[in-house]
Amino acid sequence: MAGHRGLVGTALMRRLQVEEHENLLTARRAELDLRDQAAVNRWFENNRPEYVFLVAGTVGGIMANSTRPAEFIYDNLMIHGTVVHAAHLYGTKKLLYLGSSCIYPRECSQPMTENELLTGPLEPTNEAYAIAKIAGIKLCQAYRRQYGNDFISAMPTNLYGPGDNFDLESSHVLPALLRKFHSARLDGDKQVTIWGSGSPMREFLHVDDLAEASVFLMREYDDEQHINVGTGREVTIRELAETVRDIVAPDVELVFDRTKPDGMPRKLLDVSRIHEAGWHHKIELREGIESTYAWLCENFDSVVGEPAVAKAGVT
Ligand code: GFB
Repeated sequence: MAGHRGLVGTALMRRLQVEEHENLLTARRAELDLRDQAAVNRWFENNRPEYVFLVAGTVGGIMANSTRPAEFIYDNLMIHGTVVHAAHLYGTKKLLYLGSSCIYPRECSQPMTENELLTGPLEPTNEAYAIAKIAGIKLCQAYRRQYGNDFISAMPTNLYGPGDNFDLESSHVLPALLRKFHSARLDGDKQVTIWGSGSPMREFLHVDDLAEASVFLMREYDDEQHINVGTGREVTIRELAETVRDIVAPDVELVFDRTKPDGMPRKLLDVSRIHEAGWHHKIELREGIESTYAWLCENFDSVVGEPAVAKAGVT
């Protein structure tokens, strides 16, 4: 597995360990820089993985994407390229690459079907990341077409769950809200600031559902076209903030900071294809927020003590 220490990677490790798979291969960042083709080739030559989950990358929320576009495009382009190429060279039987719902155009019709890829301009706040993610899809398709490699791509919607990045500058919205409301509860604050207008709509998938979907797709899916993975349900950021507030600190008031970007107005995946294939999410949003909050409470000191760069770096 490439990326076993990130939000998705840790969930996949939990999921794969349930089946007691032997020979689960991982490499720590200190041991293997996934941006280095020669090092990645050596690792593949020595370990010869049969199945590869390519879930590594530099990730972050709207602010990290807007302020660090060079890291987001370079790290991700390189990681996708080196791992896909090495998987081809060293006889990997199957590779699953995970992209992101930000690959679709900003003005996309909603819900977004797989066919909307490359039909219009991207959302500027995450264009660099999205271009790298689109390149990952095209890499898998190109190696399939030219060499017959069984490389598949899945596009998950916004993810959340235990082990997320809770750093307020670089995180996604859900972990940021959990941390902000939890801090308000601890400190007795009366208000929490929400970025933007509160009107953008987002879809959220618990990372354990994504892990289940990844294993399902590795077993069942072998199409050239990428496939969406989500719940097919959306909420406004205001509704999301109210739900988190009700769970964590019911008396706190929401304040909207409109100097911060809203990003994409709506981002809802059409999940018809994966439903037809036989997979459906299990964890509903409120239940997922509650369990993630319980995890945060247990791990609060270690989570908030970690430097942002470690959680948002290359996994
Ligand atoms: O989760 P988020 O950072 O990413 O923000 P995107 C979602 C929405 O929540 C935006 C608002 O409208 C934010 O302005 N928001 C409100 C906040 N309060 C906060 C807060 O405290 N922190 C954060 N982070 N947001 C990312 C892309 O876009 O989604 C990536 O940048 C990737 O490329 C990822 O695709 C899944 O959904 O806007």
